[in-house]
Order: sequence, then C-alpha cells, then structure tokens
Amino acid sequence: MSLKAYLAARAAEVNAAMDGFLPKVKERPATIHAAMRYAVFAGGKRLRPVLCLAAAEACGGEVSDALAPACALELMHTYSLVHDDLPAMDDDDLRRGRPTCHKVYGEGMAVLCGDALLTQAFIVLAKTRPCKRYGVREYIAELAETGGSRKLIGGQVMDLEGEGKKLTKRELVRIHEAKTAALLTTSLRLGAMTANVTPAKLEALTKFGYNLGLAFQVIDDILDVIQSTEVLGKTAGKDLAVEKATYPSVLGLDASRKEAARLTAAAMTALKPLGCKASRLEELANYLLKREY
Ligand code: GRG
Repeated sequence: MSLKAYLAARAAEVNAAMDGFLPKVKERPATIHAAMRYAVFAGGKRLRPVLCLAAAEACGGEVSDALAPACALELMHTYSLVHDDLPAMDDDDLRRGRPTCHKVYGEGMAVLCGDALLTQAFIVLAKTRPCKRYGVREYIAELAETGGSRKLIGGQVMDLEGEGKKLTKRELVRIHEAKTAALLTTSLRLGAMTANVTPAKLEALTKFGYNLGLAFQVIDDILDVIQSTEVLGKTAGKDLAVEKATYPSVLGLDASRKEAARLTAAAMTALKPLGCKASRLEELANYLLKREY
C-alpha cells in the first residue's frame, strides 16, 4: 500500500473509532458535545494516532488493539489545540482551516471543551486491552505523565514565559522537547506497548520519537514562515508577528532546514533495532521532512 493510501486508511479507521468514543451531540448538555465534535472532526492530519498504529504494526501487533490509545492521543492533542488557541494563550482565530472553537462556541465553552476532551482521552485509554507486559495502569501513567506539568503543560509554561524574550537554541529545544516531541514519542510508545514490545525496542522507539518530534516542530516553524494561511489552515506568519522564538528566528531558515534533516537522520538511525518491520515508520519520517517542499 502506498504511504498516501496508508495514511488515508488509518485516518479513516481512527475517525470511525473516534465517532464511537465521543458522546453523541443529542446527549445532554448538547452544546459541549457539539463543541467537542467540532474541534475533533475539523480535518486534522491524525499524525499522532497514525504513529501509534504504525508503531503497533512495527512491533508485530494488531491495529485494532491500538485504536483506543490512538484516539486518546488525538483527544489530548485536540484539547491542547483548543486551549492553545484561546485569547489567554496564543489567541488564534483559525485552526484546521476553520474558526477556532472559542470563536464558534465562546471562551467559556472552549475551556470546558478542552477539559472534556482531556478527560475523555483517559476514559478512552482505559478501554485498551492489557497485554503480558503492559496493563491499563501503564497506559494511563504514560499518557498522564506526557500531559502533565513536566511535559505538555510544562512546555506551554516555558513558551508563555519566553514570550517577547530572545531565547537560546537550548531553551527553544527544551520547550519543544516538552510540547511536541513528548506527545509524538508517547504516540509511538503506546502503540508499541499494545503489541507487548520488548524494553529494548521501546527504547529505540523513544529515541525515534524524540528526534522525529523535534524535526516535526522545526518544519512546522519553517512552514509558518514560508507557507500561506490557506495551505496551513491556521494563521501564517503568526510566530513572526508576535515575535515568538522559533527555529528560523533563532537559527535562521537555512540552518533550520539542515537541523530538520539532521534530526530526521537521527530518527532513522534510532529505528535500526526494529529491522525491516519499521519501514512504514521510516516512510512517515521522510514524508514529514519533505512536507516543507
Ligand atoms: C496544554 C494548552 C496546552 C498546550 C500544550 C501542544 C501545545 C502545548 C500547544 C498546541 C499548539 C502547538 C503550536 C503545538 C505544537 C505542536 C504542533 C505543531 C501542533 C500541530 O500539530 P499538527 O500539525 O495539527 O499535527 P493537526 O491539526 O493536523 O492535528
């Protein structure tokens, strides 16, 4: 199957599962369920769930066993986008090509929508089938640690506190290790765990996720500079406009491109212990690097 077909097929499986995992709009109170569905079914790339499913497959597991964690990851990711777009945070009007959640449902409802999506992530994750090495306790601990104040929220704190300041490369990397790389790494880890992965292979996927996650962020920052709002589905040039520290602003555009390529190569090297079963993950990493061009 081509990568394009693979991405479309896995995204469709995730969307169908997500539909089943989310409360229906007619369930009361209807507004919050409509807002949750608005945020989730807005056409995201489903990158985290796809990485989760691909990692399960690379470790000899079944896609069906990894669907619950895959959806939980997308729910946590979507919550972070809804809250990040709020006026008190990044203050954005456009996300995934549509008005942001608070623009449609109001700020109070968007706060609650993010809270509900985060809570729903754990309801869904708790449905994951335990295997020999990993039980529901391990799955929950993995995602909770990633969503907490040491990772996702910690990264957002460093981001907020860095606003208007000139950051060093080290400080910038620290933010994105916590924000972007942590959730991508956990996506791979959770998928692999459903396949009863060995500790050695889990470690290899952790290194892969770290490098892939940072490469993804470098490219995201480059795209913010070189692409249009229409293509991005979010406000282009926003980082520059609010004087936010980004890879291009700290390293320059050329050095950022080289950094993305270096990180992608490091990600590929990390995959070696998984052998040829990791070819889909390699393809995904290359695809993410090339989305710039
Ligand atoms: C806890 C509020 C809060 C925030 C945590 C992750 C995060 C920090 C904020 C989200 C906004 C942001 C700029 C994150 C960086 C990672 C990133 C590039 C997200 C966009 O991911 P894509 O491109 O989006 O996969 P789609 O829409 O395709 O799912």
